[in-house]
Amino acid sequence: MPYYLGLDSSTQSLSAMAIDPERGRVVLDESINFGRDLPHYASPHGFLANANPNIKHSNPLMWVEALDLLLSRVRATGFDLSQVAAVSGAGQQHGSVYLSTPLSAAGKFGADRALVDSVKPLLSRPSAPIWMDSSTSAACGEIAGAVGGDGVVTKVTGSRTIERFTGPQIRKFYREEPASYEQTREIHLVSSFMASLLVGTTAPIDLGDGAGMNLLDLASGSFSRELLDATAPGLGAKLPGPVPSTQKVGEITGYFIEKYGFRAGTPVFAFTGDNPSSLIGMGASAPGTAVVSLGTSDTVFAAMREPRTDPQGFGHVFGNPAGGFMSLICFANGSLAREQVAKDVGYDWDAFTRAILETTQPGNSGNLLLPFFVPEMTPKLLAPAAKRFGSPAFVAGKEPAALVRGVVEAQALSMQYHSRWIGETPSLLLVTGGASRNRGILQVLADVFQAEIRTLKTGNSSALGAALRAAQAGGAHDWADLYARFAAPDPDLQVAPAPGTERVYDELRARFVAELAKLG
Ligand code: XUL
Repeated sequence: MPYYLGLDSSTQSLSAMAIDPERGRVVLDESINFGRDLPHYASPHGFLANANPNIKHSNPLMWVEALDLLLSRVRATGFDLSQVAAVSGAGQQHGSVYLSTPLSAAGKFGADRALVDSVKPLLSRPSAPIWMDSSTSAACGEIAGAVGGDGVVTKVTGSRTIERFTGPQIRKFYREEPASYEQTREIHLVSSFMASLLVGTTAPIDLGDGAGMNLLDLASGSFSRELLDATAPGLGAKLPGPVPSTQKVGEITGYFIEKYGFRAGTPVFAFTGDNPSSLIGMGASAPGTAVVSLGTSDTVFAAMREPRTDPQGFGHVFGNPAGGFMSLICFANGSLAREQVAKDVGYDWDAFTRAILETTQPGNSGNLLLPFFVPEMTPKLLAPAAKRFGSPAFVAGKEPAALVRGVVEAQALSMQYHSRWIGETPSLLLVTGGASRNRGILQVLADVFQAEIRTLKTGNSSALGAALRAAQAGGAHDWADLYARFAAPDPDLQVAPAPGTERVYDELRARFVAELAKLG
């Protein structure tokens, strides 16, 4: 004791993880799965159905209700929330929440009713566009055009205009629903929204997550006047922050003290994006270690020695919560693509792993799959393109084990190919996320990247990162000490490249890249 609490509001779940730094132990790990636990939001994968595959929104009230449900579960386990000395958190990046009443003017949340009932009347937009949305190409073009092109946007913000980023999402809202935009007084990222709920007032956006908006001037650490103006009128006044990720944003509000037993005065530190938070949770906030995160999205990221941008325009620069910057490349076809193939061939995860490790060989006997089951951002594909090349049986979808290896190999090839701009060939990769427990996937990553693979014991590095940030900011623990206690590699799950695989994947990569080029 004391404990430090991290919350992680991701696409499909809300998690709470608490650590005891003195004893080096995770003392709480609870999760709410939106699809399973809150079925009345009709969001089995965390987002609402839409006839247009490019539109992906969530109901922000689902996240609010999940917070109440999560904390009541935590209480029911007997965990004593009054022992929590500080809180921080993380959220899926880029998603935005629109309020007609700023949280700073909303008054106290009454403990006599559910949080969701207090928050509902504050919304100016019933749904929140999330990172999977790719419907804002027109807005991207308009913003880039207004400031002198994507080269300028990249130079200022570290990314070209990107469909899922918050600025283009805000512009689309302003263009399509000008009256509702006008009514909107405050716009939050998922991270700052969740932090605001905890402190019962407006919590600012942090520099880590704020860099994913196409609005932040990385050099000055403030929102760019030109980009604000190019995005929507009056936008600067609606955005709280940005602040450094280590900033205290308030103290836990009375609602949570009365209902769940938090201690009055518990500080809350800025919430950040899930990827910046994972950088901390993996103990990778100093340059030199690349991380692969296998989640709803797959991401590759690393702390940066110096800000550097992707000439192909897919990669991004975000703020490193420990200071400085991080690179990131995001792939929309992560776990949903793996799950789609498993479902199509009728395999559970054991059979999925055996298909890779026992039934098939590196290179998949020349069979190649393009793994784009949903629109993709890296490379940019606004329509799905799951194509198969190779033997007639494979192309006809009749080789289940090869289809499994096909999706995993193609994902690894795409990650490796699209992360070359970071400029360092990693000889060691840290792997996190739900699928990081799967030895088959790890072996393919080792072979394709020709790198040693290490994993951590916890699959949820974003929630762990949030708890570590609370401990660093709230308890004066230093990073090195926290990393040694919580981010040590799991000795039972390390994988090395298999001999002879380098040449196999050089060939397959060349074919993969050639097929990508044909997609245009
Ligand atoms: C990163 C991205 C995703 C989300 C997933 O740019 O869009 O990784 O953060 O939660």
